[in-house]
Amino acid sequence: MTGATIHPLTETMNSLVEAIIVGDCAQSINHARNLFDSGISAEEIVVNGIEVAMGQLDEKCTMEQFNLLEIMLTGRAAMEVIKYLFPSGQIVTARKGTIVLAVLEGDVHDIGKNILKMILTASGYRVVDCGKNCPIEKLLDVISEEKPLAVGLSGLIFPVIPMVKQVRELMHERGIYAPKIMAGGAALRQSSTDNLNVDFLAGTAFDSIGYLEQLSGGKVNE
Ligand code: B12
Repeated sequence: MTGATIHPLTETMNSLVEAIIVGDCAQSINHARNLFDSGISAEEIVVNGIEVAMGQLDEKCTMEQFNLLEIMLTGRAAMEVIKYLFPSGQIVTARKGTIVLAVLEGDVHDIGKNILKMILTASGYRVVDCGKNCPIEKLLDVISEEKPLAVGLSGLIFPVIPMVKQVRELMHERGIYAPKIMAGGAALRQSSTDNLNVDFLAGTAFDSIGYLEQLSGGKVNE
């Protein structure tokens, strides 16, 4: 009995997924280059390579079969492929909309936010990153300017909680466009959506994908 023939490009795509999962940047870029040179579009590589790898990482996270180093290495390999595919920095089109991210003033933890940024980017969102230690005023200005689908706040230390609670109120006070608010990170996820005055509280970065799909009703700006 002969097995089904696997198309060489499918094999290369599978190898790309594996290389990203094990965090091998050089191999990841090699496979991405081979695919690209064979006529596979950057977007297809994102959807069928990076997004698939992120899905597998998500499964590992759910089963708690991961460690921080592994997440960071996988994240770095995915970011390297994205940088290779989109050298100008204009990562994918805002296929699914814009998301503004921030870690508010006083908090310098940004590893989780950076992972979230990578996952959102790899999933087809345009991310505007306000960075860590971000003053609320700066965040409000960016929201007003970008009119995003949602804003994502990451918080690792308890002292940022009062600031997170104010964001919605301040958006209304200033009469600016008020998108849905997602929150996450070790300190915030111990609270509740009501207490934080946010719309969605995530356990992991991947949780945001399902929530955002609901928000956009699966609509894609193409
Ligand atoms: C690494 C780390 C640091 C690094 C940060 C490096 C960096 N660039 O981020 C350094 C060394 C700088 C640091 C400094 C400090 N730290 Co520190 N740090 C940590 C540590 C060990 C890991 C945090 C981390 O990166 N986790 C891994 C990431 C991947 O997880 P994550 O952020 O939760 O993100 C995941 C999800 O939550 C989700 N997510 C995150 N945000 C969001 C947002 C949205 C919208 C969504 C959808 C999802 C999402 O996505 C990620 C992947 O799924 C934690 C301990 C811990 N267990 O959390 C302490 C910890 C956060 N630190 C702590 C403290 C106290 C400090 C210091 C004040 C220490 C000091 N005394 O100087 C300082 C300064 C802090 C400041 N002003 O901000 C405390 C906070 C206590 C509290 N709750 O208030 C902790 C909990 C340690 C402890 N047990 O005491 N720290």
